[in-house]
Amino acid sequence: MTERLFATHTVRRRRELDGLWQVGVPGARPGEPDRRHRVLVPSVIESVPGLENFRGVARYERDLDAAGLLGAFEGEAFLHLVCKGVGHTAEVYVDGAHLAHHYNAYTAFDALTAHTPGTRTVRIDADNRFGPDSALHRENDYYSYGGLSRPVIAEIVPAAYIEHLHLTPFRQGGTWHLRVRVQLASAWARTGKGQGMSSTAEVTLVLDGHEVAVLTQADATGVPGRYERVLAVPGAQAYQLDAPHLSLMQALLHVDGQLVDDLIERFGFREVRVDGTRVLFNDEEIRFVGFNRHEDHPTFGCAIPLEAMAKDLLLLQDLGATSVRTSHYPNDERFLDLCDELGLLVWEEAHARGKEEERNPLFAAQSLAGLDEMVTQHHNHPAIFTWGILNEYESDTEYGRAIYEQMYARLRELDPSRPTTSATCWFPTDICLDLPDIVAINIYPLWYHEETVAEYVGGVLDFIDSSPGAGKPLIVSEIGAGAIYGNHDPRRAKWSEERQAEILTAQLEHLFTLPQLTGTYLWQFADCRVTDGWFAVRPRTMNNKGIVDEHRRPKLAYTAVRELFAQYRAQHGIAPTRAR
Ligand code: ADA
Repeated sequence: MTERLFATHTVRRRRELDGLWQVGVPGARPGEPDRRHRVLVPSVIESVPGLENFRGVARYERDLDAAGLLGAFEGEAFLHLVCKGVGHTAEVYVDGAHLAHHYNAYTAFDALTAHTPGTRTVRIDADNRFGPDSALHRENDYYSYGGLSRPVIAEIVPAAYIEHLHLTPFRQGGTWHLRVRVQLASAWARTGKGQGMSSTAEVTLVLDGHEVAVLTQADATGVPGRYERVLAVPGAQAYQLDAPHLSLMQALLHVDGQLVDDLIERFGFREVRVDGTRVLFNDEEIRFVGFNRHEDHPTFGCAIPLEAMAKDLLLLQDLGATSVRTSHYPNDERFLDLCDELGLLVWEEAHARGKEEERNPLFAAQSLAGLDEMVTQHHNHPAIFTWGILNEYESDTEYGRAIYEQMYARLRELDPSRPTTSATCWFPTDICLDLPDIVAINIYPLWYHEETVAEYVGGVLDFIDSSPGAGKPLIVSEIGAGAIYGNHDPRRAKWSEERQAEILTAQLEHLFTLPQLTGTYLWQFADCRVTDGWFAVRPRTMNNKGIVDEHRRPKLAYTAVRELFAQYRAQHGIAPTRAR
């Protein structure tokens, strides 16, 4: 198993904690002892027979041979655990000591403790219960799974180590430049053993095998442990969507002249910006067709293995999609890595979907924390062309607007290099269209609305034209209709495959006549599981608007959509990703 599609370190000692863990879940009835299972990590707890509907705390445990991990490492060592995703609230313990608490299944977090020789016991409690402590994971039109659903890694880090490395390419005077930001962390400070960082810390930067700079105290910023420098990179090979060239930057940390740590990040020399109603990728206007995709699979839940991710991408390419929206949360980095390699544009979205039944006072803080983590962790992916936030949240009330304002302000502070967006369905009541760089609309004519596609879309576009969203790029972030796989019906009733194909055809035929559209995402790629609360409007407690069902079996609409996507691409000169 691999946590990324490229090596992220050649110096730091680390090991993925994949394989079987001991998992304990409470007995079925009060007073019954815990049930024990041996469970592969990563996976979801719902994949264990009998636990398909589990909501509770699953206690994951395993031993770790710390001496083996340490190897020949010299100097003061710390054990660093990195969890790429735990559903949805995690408590991390090593040898019984509580080290970390984290909320949100879709972003990574870490835990740190002093290294001690011998065998260590790692325990991670994964809690997927809904309740007042959880504003984002709740009853929803997708499923919140439990467990260690993304990889877990154990590392040895020195007292000062590299926390992250952000690479932001831009062109100036016809030459590619790179803003390099290195964030160092102090294990002493984090574990309460002491303060600060050695002032002799230096970071050597190696771009595609060539040393390009050494960052020293002279590059220190006001932020503790942060170095920053802009490098000119004449002759850099650009990352183009039809030739997605990737570059590797290794940061090597020296303290007192000794090489102690490293981090490798992969990125592409490309720029994204908005120019009036157009989105430019390396100064060329982009247009795309694609799908919303949930991380969901009947066998794997949200813990989709690499092979199954790759299969989804093969299907997306077969359909002629050139973009994907990670509705409604940040995705597994391996999926993003694959998109980078394919030149498949990504709208990556911070976790949140829809209005709340009752406003949870934790909503803003939990959304903001997830946004911070997403942007910090996924900054370097060249395929991500926009950050999305707050799908269909309260952009029609002053209460909601205050949250949108806070989130947009934070997003622009964290990453001014990408345009921003939010998908809205509040027409004509949205009062937030001045905030995003790109206006995005979720529309379901002929499914939820009776009017013709032209009438319904016309009304929405009139509203946008009369709002502060006028003059901005426009994306249809969702359009679709439902069908239950195998349900054929001469009446062409709703939920039949025939009706879905008919509606999608009418929707796309109309949308593709609109010159102002930057892109269209169909809702959705595959049928996905929803929570029980949605049973009344979601037959099978599944969102059945997939173009393939949950097993990835194509519905009738598949061929029609593929054909329409091909026509659109031909009309706009967009190469299909699979031909690149
Ligand atoms: C919304 C929402 C999706 C899904 C969809 C639907 O627009 O953003 O998550 O719920 O509608 O199927 O109705």
